[in-house]
Amino acid sequence: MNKILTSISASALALGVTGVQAETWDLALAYSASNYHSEIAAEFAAEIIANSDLEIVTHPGGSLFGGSEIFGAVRRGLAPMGERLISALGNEDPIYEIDSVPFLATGFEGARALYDASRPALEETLAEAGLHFLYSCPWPPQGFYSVRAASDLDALQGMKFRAYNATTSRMAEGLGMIPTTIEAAELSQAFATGVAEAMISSGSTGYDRSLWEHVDYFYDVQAWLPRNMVFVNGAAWDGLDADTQGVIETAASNAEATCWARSEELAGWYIEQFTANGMTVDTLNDTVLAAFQEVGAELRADWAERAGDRGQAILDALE
Ligand code: PCA
Repeated sequence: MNKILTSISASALALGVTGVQAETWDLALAYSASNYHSEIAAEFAAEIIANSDLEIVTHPGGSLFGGSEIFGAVRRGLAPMGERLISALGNEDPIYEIDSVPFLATGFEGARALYDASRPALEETLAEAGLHFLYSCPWPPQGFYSVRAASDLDALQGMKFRAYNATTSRMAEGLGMIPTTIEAAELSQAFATGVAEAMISSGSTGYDRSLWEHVDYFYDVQAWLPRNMVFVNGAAWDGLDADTQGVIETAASNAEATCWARSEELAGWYIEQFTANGMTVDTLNDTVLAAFQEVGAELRADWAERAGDRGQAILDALE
C-alpha cells in the first residue's frame, strides 16, 4: 500500500511542480526489468509518452504489484495498466488458459495461429471483466528444469515442483511431483532453498534467474508457448480522448510485433547460455516424453470440456 501511495503522490507532485496537464499512469509489470517483455513494455510506454500527453511509469519485477496481484489491481483501478501471464487467470475463465493447453501449439507459428484464432474471445472476456486488451506476447517454448536427471519416471516422483498456473500444477501432479505456485520474481530463492526442485518454463525465465546456479538439467520439451498480455482498466480507457487511444493502440501493435520477433530470436540463445553455464541440455527420452504427452492429453480433454462451445469454436478455426 505504501508503494501505491508513494507513486500516487509522486505523480501528484510532478503535476504540481510542472503545472502540465499530463496524467501519469502506472504500468505494473511482473518480470525483471532486463527481460524482453519488460524492455518492450518500456519502449511501449516511451512511444506513448512521445506522442501524447500521457505519462506512463513502468514498474518491473512486481515492484508495484506482484504478478498474482496485477489483474485484480488493474480491475479495481489501483493501477490503470498492467501485464499478466494470461494462463494464470484460469480461475476467471478457461479461455485465458488456451495458450497453455499442453502440446496444442508448440512452436512460434502454431502459437501465432492460436493467438489469431483466440484473440477476439480474449478481448471479449477481458471486456466482460471491465478491462481493455492492448497486446499480447509469447514466452519461448516451455521446457522442463530439474535438479535431477529425468532419466525415468521414478526420478520425478515426489520432486517439489514450481508451478505458475493450474496447467503446470496439474502436469506436475500427473507426473508424480508436488506443485507449489511461485511467481518468477521469487524463483531464485525457491530453488536456492530447495522449496523448488523442478519446473516447466521457458529458457527465458531460467536465464533471467541464473537457474544454472541451482539446477543441472534443462529438457527442451516445447510443450506450449504461454503469453503475457498488457491491458488497461476499462473506465480509465474510456476516459481517454480518441487521439490518445489511437496513440496507445498504435504503440500496442508495435510492441506486439517487436515482442513476438524478440521472443523467437532469443529462444535458442537462452538455451545456449545454459550449456555455456554448465547445465546439461537435452530432450526427454521416449518414456518420459510419452508420460508428459499422456498427462498433456488428459489436460487437453479437460480444458476442451471446461471451455465448451467457445473453446471448441477456436479449436475448429485452427484446423
Ligand atoms: N516464464 C514465466 C511464465 C512462462 C515462462 O516462460 C514464468 O516462468 O513465470
